Amino acid sequence: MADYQPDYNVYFEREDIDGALVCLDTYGYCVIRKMIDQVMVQILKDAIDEALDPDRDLPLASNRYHMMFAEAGPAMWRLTEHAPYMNYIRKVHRTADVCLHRSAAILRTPGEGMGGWHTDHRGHIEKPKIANEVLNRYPMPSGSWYYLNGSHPDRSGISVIEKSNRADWPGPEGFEMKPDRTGFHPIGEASDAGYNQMDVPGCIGIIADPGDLICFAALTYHANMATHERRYSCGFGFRPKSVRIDAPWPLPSTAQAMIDVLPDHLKQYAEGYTGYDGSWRADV
Ligand SMILES: O=C(O)CCC(=O)C(=O)O
Repeated sequence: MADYQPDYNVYFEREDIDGALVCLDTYGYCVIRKMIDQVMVQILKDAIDEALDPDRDLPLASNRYHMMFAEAGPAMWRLTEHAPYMNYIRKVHRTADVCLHRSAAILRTPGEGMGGWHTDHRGHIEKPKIANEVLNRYPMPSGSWYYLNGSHPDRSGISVIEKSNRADWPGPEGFEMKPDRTGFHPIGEASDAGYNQMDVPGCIGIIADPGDLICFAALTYHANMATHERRYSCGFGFRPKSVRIDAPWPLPSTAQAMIDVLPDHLKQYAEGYTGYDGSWRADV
């Protein structure tokens, strides 16, 4: 048994979404087994290669992100026609009336070290300054990700801190939270970068297979583990349409281009989609 493993169950079949959601709520994360098959895994990996490294020139020990991956082609949209996956989406949001919120793909190459511990959501932000703060203000699971190589502390993938999803989580023992709670550092060792080691109380290095869906809650602290292979991941986030977002940026042309070619039966998921403008900054 590898280190950093829980002594409780976090693995659920895709027929037991209710059980998975109890785990997500209790521990801040869960793994839903075999959500997609290996054909779909390969389709998504190929789409990530095409979107992020078409010339195969991504150097070792580096990464590329696509922050609007649903706009990059039809691959992710196939998930909206995948009944077990959409059943999870409907259950986690407690409604079938959902729209695309945001999407991303990340490609990493061998030699990259572990990322810094962070949370994507910090409660409601009254005056967001960047696009991530606009889109991550809502308490929806920020992570519903396919780690398409699987996830394992010895290879690559994602780690989380159990129970860090709780609003009253004090932070790991021996560490001090940053004032804005974006991360933490060992007591007395303040630094701008997030702490990036596994030796944090409560650290779980998630073990999952390709095709499993790894979910973590809005507040859950997480960090990518050191990468020892070409590593593919992608996530497709929805939100209830009742959560209306008046984006402070105009709908980007890439978002409009995606909407224009969506088949009619999928256009419902674009109602309320804001796109993502990474260059947007609030006026100060
Ligand atoms: O697994 C990764 O590459 C990083 C994921 C992450 O940190 C995030 O989604 O905020």
